[in-house]
Amino acid sequence: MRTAEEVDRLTGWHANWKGLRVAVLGLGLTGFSVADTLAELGAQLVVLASSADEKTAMVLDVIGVPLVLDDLVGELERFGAELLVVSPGFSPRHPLVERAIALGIPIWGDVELAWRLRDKVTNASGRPAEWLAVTGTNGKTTTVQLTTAMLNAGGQRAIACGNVGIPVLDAIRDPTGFDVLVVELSSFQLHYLHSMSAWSSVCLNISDDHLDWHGSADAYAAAKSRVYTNTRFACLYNLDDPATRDMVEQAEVVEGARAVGFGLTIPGPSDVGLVDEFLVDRAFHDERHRAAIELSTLHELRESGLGSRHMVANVLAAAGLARSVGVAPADIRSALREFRLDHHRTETVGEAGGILWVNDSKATNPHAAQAALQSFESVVWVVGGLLKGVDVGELVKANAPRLRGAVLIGVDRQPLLEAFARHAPGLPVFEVTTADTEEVMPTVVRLSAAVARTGDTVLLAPAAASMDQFTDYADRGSRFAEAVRQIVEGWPHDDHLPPTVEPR
Ligand code: UMA
Repeated sequence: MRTAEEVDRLTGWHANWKGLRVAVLGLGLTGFSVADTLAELGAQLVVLASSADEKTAMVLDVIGVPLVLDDLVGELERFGAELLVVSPGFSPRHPLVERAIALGIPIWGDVELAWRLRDKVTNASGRPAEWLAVTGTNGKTTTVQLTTAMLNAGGQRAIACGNVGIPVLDAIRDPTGFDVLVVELSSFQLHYLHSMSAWSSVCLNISDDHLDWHGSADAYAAAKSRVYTNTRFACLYNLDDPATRDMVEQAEVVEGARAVGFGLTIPGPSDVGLVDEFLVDRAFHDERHRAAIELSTLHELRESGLGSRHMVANVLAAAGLARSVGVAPADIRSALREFRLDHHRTETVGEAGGILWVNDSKATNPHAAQAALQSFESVVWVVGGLLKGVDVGELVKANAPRLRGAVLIGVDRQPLLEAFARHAPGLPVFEVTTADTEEVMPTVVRLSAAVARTGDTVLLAPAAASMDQFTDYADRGSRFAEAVRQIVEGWPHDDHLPPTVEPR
């Protein structure tokens, strides 16, 4: 039996992983990538999962890794695990994780394992890829995609991985190797990450989210701040979000690492920012005390659909990360010209009778919903789902003046009803009560169409997770877009269907 200290010393693809007894918790994308990697390294494995997709379970069987679906806690002890690798969905208060803590078993996330194994493949310079680490409550995925596009435009081989959907272990095992991994890290992944030492790192912004998983706002913020720990070159923080600067100030970084601000104001000598219409770098060049280098313009960003305030902030953060690994301003500019946002992010999905229909299903928390809401003047707001223990009162209060009406979906409607009654009395508020997933979005669209007027935007920005009624946020957004396409498009404006539910 290896001790926790011996396990902690295991770093490098060629370290002695053979025979290490590892329990892998969860069999989603993460769990499979962990089991597959450690099987290749000769570890003794068991995968513990409360459910498993049939195809994944079959492949696991083919690679010779046992799967246990019952009495997971008992199995952890019977198996005699020397290490537990946890999928990000499992909170530290899950009984199995609590048991492992009590038994003194080291607990890693998949990203911790990937960091330790990152030397499997080296690039043309004979080195493992550098890591750029990105977290924040909102904008992470867009920022890693922007950064990756900038690096690729500059001729570096880069990949966006992590929470964005490609497990980091898959990226480090890619046989061709990368110059840079642009790693999106959720607060869950950061909680189980201990030894990463990124080249540069950023926390884009922070506001309450995932409080049910972390247990408190402080625990959530503590997890997010880990992104900066051991950073070697630059810690980027948001000039408009002082909490991110505080995190950098308190972070233990490698000697010589710099703090670099980004924001929508004139930049100081160690910042990336805006001078009138121009996005400029005053951080990553020798003349920064006297001059700024132009990276792009607001006009160009608007042309690429990146013109809203929060998007410009994401672009500046991405440009800072890219500059920190030497990407030239001209390459950043050309990447921005080519870039287009993913679906479900303030995506226009219909326009009829002077009413715009916008899908921002990716707004899974109040902060993201706020960013979307403030982009429009008069809004019929489609909101609700799983609120994850987060308070929505402030969001409703702040946006009441711009609302034409609200349509509530999802299981957690009660706190929303109370918030609207309190902060927006008199506003037409509709509740979608159907439990039939097929019916949710058609009902939403009919109700919204009944209340919207010319010049309004019907905005799906739920401020909540989707899993109560949909597979994920993409499913929720696609169903909304499809209902808009079927029901709204082609309607004359004054030919609305009557609402099927009376406003409350
Ligand atoms: N499971 C349980 N009980 C639990 C938690 C999970 O039984 O308490 C099960 C799940 O049903 C699943 C398996 O365990 O069968 C593993 O699930 P997982 O939730 O850990 O997810 P993965 O498939 O491994 O995907 C994870 C990330 N998911 C989460 O963090 C919840 C993916 O982020 C990520 O893309 C993937 O790893 C690759 O790194 C998704 C996400 O929703 C997009 N992230 C959250 C967000 O962005 O807000 C944090």
